[in-house]
Amino acid sequence: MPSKATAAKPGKSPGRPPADSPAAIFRALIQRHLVSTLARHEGSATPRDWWVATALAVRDTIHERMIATQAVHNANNVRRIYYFSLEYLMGRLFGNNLLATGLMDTAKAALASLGQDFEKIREAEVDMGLGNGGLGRLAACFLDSLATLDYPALGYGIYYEFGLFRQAFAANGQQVEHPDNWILFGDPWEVARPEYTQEVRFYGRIENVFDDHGNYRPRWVDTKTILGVPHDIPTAGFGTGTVNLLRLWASKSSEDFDLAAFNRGGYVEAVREKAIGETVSKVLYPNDKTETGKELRLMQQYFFVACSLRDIIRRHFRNPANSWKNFAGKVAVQLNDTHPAIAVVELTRILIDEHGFTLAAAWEIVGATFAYTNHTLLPEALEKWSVGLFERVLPRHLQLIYDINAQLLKAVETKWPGDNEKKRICSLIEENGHKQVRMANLAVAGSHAVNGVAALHTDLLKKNLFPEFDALYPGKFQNKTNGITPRRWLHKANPRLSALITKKLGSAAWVRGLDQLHGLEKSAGDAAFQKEFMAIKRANKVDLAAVIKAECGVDVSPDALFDVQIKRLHEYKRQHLNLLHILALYRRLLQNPGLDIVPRVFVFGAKAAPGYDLAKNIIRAINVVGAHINTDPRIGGKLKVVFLPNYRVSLAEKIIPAADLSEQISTAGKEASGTGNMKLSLNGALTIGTLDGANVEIKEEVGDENIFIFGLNVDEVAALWAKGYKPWDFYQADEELRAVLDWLGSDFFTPGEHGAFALVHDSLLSGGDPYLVLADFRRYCDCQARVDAAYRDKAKWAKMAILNTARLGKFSSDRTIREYAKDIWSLKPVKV
Ligand code: 26Q
Repeated sequence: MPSKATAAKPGKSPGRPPADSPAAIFRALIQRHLVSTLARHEGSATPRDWWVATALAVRDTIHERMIATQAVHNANNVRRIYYFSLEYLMGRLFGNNLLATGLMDTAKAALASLGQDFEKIREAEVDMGLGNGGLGRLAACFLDSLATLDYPALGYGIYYEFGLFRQAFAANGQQVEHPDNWILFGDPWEVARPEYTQEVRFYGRIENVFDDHGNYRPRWVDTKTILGVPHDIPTAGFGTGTVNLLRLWASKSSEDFDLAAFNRGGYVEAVREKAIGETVSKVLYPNDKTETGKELRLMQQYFFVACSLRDIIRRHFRNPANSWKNFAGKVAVQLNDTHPAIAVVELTRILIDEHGFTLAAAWEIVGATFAYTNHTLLPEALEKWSVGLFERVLPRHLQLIYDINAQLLKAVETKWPGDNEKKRICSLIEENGHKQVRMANLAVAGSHAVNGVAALHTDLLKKNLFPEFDALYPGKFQNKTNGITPRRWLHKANPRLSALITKKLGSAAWVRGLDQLHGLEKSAGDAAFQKEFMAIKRANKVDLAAVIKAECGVDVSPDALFDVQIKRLHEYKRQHLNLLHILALYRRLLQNPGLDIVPRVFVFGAKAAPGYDLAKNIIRAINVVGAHINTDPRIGGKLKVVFLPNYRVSLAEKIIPAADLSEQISTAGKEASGTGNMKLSLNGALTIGTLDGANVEIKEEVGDENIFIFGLNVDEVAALWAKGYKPWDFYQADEELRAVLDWLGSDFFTPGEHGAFALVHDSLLSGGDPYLVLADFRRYCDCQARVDAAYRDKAKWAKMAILNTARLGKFSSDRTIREYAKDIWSLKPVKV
């Protein structure tokens, strides 16, 4: 324990806690880290210094638990799940770790006694934004549930030096991207583990060698080597001793790189070449659909997979009781989409080339080890790599892919003799024009289970994307509807509502058992409870209004309906449908200033991939139209439109508790699941949405009368395309739609600049409107009118909102993880 000598001067600290209280001990710990670790005098410490010192104080507890957890897991040689993901959107870890360890109140008291503002300190933490969107955040929620439910688990990924770009808006409303140098000043949560550094080889060529028995024993030679250095981030379970690890690999140049360069050019050249090794983990690709053919992306995928598998194998064989025989019995690997699917080939290669297995024997172990989660049906998002690129970067892996493919096509021949069409479809190699490796087919073939992420998505996966594989491997495909962690998305993000729920249910056990929220249902009609519930919503809206004022300079009223659309910017998510509705309301108000509508604040948050011009054009249009509406005195402040810059996890935590209405308006069949829909509904926002992804299941849970569903369903979408969709028909037939589209296409909002929004405008008309925005416009507006009417009835709205919270228990990621553990991983919890 730190000595009294490090304590602050008496008199300086208000309300100093009794000397042996937890708060006093924690306070001394903070002070010790400030001095010993940060070399900082209290008087000159910045909020960031206080944040680091407090984080290190919490970390002391977390490290003790982590060591204990790993000791128990190792001693019992437990089966573990290894989650392979190119993305982890962890956000901030401070509040989460304080709540997980039960140190939140202690830390608050300690910091208060040091005269520090807790909120200011927590804001000093930069989000760990090592992901694009839903898939990356799902990985983070899963880590939380795995630890909370005491499952032995390890997340593997890449230690990107630059996470997802920081977003700003130029004066003309256009998105501009800035690098996210999150690690610049260091990260108190991480521990580097250089002793577990791995080597990874790329490039080179294959020497065809035969052993004494005439067996083909190819040698992969003339390779370039880079190093992977693991950085561990502890992931602490809530209210339990389990602390698992997120192990992220940073790439470094290896010695042999330097040597060659030294011999050729000398010192400076050698150092310059060293940089190449470090590029591999430099930056997260900011696309949430395939970026075609980028060599560096393929290198990232192989780099982290190769490091992770070697690490798993090293740990497995550390225990003398283990062998290859029980490898798949101890190791379960989940592939988060196809991004890490090359792992299937890498393990095959290790088994054959380094341990003398036959392909058939290796493939048994591989199939028993891996499982694959699909997150998208969009054909343009299915990963394919050109055979030429593969051959250059990973020549031995390409050979093995052909060997695996021969086996696969044999199985197809057995199932459908003589059917070449089936072989063409199932093949790992696509052969039209230039040859490409199909990573999804590889992942399906190499896994014992393939899952979709919502019931509808899994149906479509089986029916539309993989019908042949579903027939070839009966039972392999299954559904695991996504979930979200209630710790971050309710308990931490919405402390007011969390406290009310705990008071009402008489215990905080719901935080680890979200189904208990059903207990709120009986109070949904209770006027006093409604009042408390809606007072909390209003307080959260007051808080968000302050954020909006600070970020956008716009005044918004907490009495208006907060209508929220927060997610990546994509045509299929249809932020432009929302915009057309805003334009329609604005126009109606201009034509009839006395029109009685519920005042609304439209809140957007979204990043567009830097190369996705149409998405960026939609952002600009919302910004420009918004600025116009926000400053038009004629509409009496009835409409406000704000686009909060730099949408990220920590910002989501501020928006979600304040939302009244949740926009989930994707074209039916396009959103695999969605998880923002769950977060918003859990926090008492009502959903306006299509029958897409998990919206379908949210509707089943909350009941038809507590959700606003509109638009074409999957079958109607298919029928419309089959019949031939002509956006012009809808344009001609709907006077208001025509007016708002013409308006958007004019230079009304950008005087002197013609065609500012031509990309959006034209995509909807001459571009054929690929996401059926015009087809759904009228029914969307009608549905929004039903929302308007419902909001006027305060008691009715409150009841609907409460029932959303009360009935969302299914969407806890605890439920999702238990299903994976039972149906896919055969994994049992281990108490520490
Ligand atoms: C692939 C190759 C090259 C570069 C980038 C990518 C790439 C990166 C990220 C492709 C896709 C992604 C992310 C996809 C994603 O977030 N999908 C979402 O996953 C959620 C969790 O299952 C679902 O809820 C969403 O519906 C789905 O869109």
